[in-house]
Amino acid sequence: RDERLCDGAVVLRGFALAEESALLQAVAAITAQAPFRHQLTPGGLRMSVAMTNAGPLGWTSDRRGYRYAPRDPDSGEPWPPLPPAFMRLAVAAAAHAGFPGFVPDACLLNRYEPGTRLSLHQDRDERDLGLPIVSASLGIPAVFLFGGLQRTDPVQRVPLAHGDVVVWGGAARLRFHGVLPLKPNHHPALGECRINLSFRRAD
Ligand code: MD5
Ligand code: FE
Repeated sequence: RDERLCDGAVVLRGFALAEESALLQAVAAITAQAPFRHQLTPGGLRMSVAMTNAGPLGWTSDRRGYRYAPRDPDSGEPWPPLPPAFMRLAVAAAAHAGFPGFVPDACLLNRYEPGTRLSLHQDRDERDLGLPIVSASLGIPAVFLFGGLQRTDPVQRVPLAHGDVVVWGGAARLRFHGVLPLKPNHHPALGECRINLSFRRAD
């Protein structure tokens, strides 16, 4: 079931399905408290991906830049806690991929609708870039773009479906990556929507 993309990156097909109902229930509870919202980039553009967070820290973006913050800027309240099913999934996937002891302190939830894309970027706002990011895909499928260490390097296209988990660590951690615009589709549990959970150690 493990598909190695490169040194440090492994796709675990269907790994999240064991916790499917608990994960979906937890997403509903988190988004009731901290709804999905479209943030602004530092350049003032509205992101097409809608985001929210769970855990002690949450990733935010506005005209002042990108940062991890302990409170939801929309409500002034702390982000909802990491649900036990989120923690179990992230810890188990990381350990399976060779990162025992990984404990996330942030989960970024990304919501994509048909037409939504995520431009090529690197994730480098976390304190220790030696720690992995665990990502879980739910809902309609997407094509993930997995590039190299330079923006102009060639990209692999990796299809990701409901329940797939990817662990991005080691040499993969700083690769450029993105998501192609989603095609119109329907998922029985989530409707016309993909939700990606990315588990991070921010601090
Ligand atoms: C997504 N989200 O599908 C992805 C999943 C983000 C983001 O990219 O920043 O919100 S996380 C994919 C990821 C993380 C870290 C490194 C690499 C991929 N990589 O080396 O390709 O919504
Ligand atoms: Fe990213």
